[in-house]
Amino acid sequence: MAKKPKLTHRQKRQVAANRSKRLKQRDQTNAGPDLSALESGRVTGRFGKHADVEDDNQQVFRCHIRRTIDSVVCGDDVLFSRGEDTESGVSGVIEVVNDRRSVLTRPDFYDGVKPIAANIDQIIIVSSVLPALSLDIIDRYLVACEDIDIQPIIVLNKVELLSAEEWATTDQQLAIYRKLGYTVLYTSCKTATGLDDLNAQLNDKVSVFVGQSGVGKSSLINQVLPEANEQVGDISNNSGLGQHTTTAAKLLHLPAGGDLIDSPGVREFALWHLPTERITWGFIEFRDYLGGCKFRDCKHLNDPGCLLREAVEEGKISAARFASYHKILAAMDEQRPSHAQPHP
Ligand SMILES: Nc1nc2c(ncn2[C@@H]2O[C@H](COP(=O)(O)OP(=O)(O)OP(=O)(O)O)[C@@H](O)[C@H]2O)c(=O)[nH]1
Ligand SMILES: [Mg+2]
Ligand SMILES: [Zn+2]
Repeated sequence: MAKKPKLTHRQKRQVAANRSKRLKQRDQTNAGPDLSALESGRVTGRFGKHADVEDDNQQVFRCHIRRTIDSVVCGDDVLFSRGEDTESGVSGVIEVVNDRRSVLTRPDFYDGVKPIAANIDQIIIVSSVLPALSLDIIDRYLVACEDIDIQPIIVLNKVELLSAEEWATTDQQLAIYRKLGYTVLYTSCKTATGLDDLNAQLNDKVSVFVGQSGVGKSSLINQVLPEANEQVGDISNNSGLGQHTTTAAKLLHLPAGGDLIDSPGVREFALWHLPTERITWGFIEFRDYLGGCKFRDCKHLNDPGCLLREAVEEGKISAARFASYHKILAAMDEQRPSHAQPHP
């Protein structure tokens, strides 16, 4: 192979100049956006690759999301750059997501831990008697609320469907939560029962509505905010379950102050992303007893000297909640995908 001629001085100088030009360009791109040129806004909707951002004048811009950003959800405070309207209706780019003061997350089998809503003040856990009341899912949401220290409000919707007998049993089941200090509301979108009470709880707060599909989250939002015009879907006759009508979270403003976030219903609310100790802590009535069991690594099952079990036997802790706790722990290992390592 013929030896290649060495570069002349002039050629070397040109290569060096090219290189320094390229480095300079790279530094400029790495420097990130010029923050002073950005506007602040709030995320009011999230759709696939885009998000709706509302500026300080309540004008909404559909934005792309800068690739370096981890996640963008309803309620996020962001900095965005305005662009020209494009054919697809996208007219801006979210450049920065400001630190969140709170965030509700849920683990997804495929995507890992996903945020649902940010900068929230309270979580409205909606349940109903159609689909059937699931105390399990309420307990799971309560653990999630306690984990992030955000106030939950439990709402039982569609109460007009309850017979007097069913009413008595349900009221007893939910009395446990009232006794623990949680606010429990009974509502009906058909008879307007409890809507004033719900309204009163929403004033001046950022509230996210969560719960199974079909319990009536969007219907309740339409009741307290008729302009919301959220889509509502029937319960399937076959399965008795909701049909996942709301597919993307949306943030809406209350005229008197406060915001509502409607969120897509879930089938299950898993907690496998939390360490066992957080689950235990999430059952607030357990806290007084924690650390007092005979064995430090007490599993609070059949271990001798377990204070929690004793408290259940003495009627100080509800047997239903204790069973629910163990059900959550048992399900954690089953529901955690093999690619997600258990928490230390
Ligand atoms: N009987 C009765 N039906 C209700 C009540 N509230 C809502 N529904 C009905 O319940 C069904 C589901 O309501 P949605 O508001 O779509 O439920 P959702 O929780 O938003 O469901 P997803 O968006 O799928 O998560 C609809 O057929 C509503 O009309 C109520 O108080 N009583
Ligand atoms: Mg809905
Ligand atoms: Zn114990």
